Amino acid sequence: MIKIYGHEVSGNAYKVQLLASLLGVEYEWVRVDLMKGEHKSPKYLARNPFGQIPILEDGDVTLADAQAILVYLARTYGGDEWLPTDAVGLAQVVRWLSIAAGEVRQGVENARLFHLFGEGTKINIERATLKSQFILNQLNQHLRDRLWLEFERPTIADVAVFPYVALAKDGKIELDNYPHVLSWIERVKQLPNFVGMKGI
Ligand SMILES: N[C@@H](CCC(=O)N[C@@H](CS)C(=O)NCC(=O)O)C(=O)O
Repeated sequence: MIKIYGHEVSGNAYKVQLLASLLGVEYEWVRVDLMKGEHKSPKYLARNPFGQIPILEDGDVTLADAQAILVYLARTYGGDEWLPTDAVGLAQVVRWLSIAAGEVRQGVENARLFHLFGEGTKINIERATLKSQFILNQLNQHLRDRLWLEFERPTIADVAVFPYVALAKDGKIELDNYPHVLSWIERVKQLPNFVGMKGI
């Protein structure tokens, strides 16, 4: 059975769990105790030298990085539905994976990290707040006349971007000014087999 290494506060680990659940793929959850530094232990570093969660193990395959894992799960267990194969469609989805690891992380993800874990994170909260406003405005505009980030169906673009946007409140970012983002969050929550995490 697939193993997902994660921790319950991690939105990056959660997005992997979310896709596994949406695809109906069974998995074993391996809790990595971040607070005790288990992700920096030699045993864990042998699996992921970056010392980060999540990682996924599926037979002989070990993969790090939430976005990479979403690609693997979608392609292996989801056919083309969650990740198209044509050049344009694939590029459109990958753009959002990049945005999840870029603008979303620099914005709402970092604002949450700062407000949950404080000064020690060395995060510049003014910058994270400005970046949050930027990406939320962009998302709100983009979703004005769309149900999903791309195409007429959910893809891993939605799964990658969803967690930290839905957790924005943890970073003291209110979503009231972004009504199209709020409707999209509700749509994601209505998907069959949706699972949440604390704060969502
Ligand atoms: N690019 C990676 C980033 C993963 C990441 O930042 N994980 C955090 C938890 S959400 C972590 O393990 N932090 C501990 C550390 O970096 O020391 C991904 O998307 O999976």
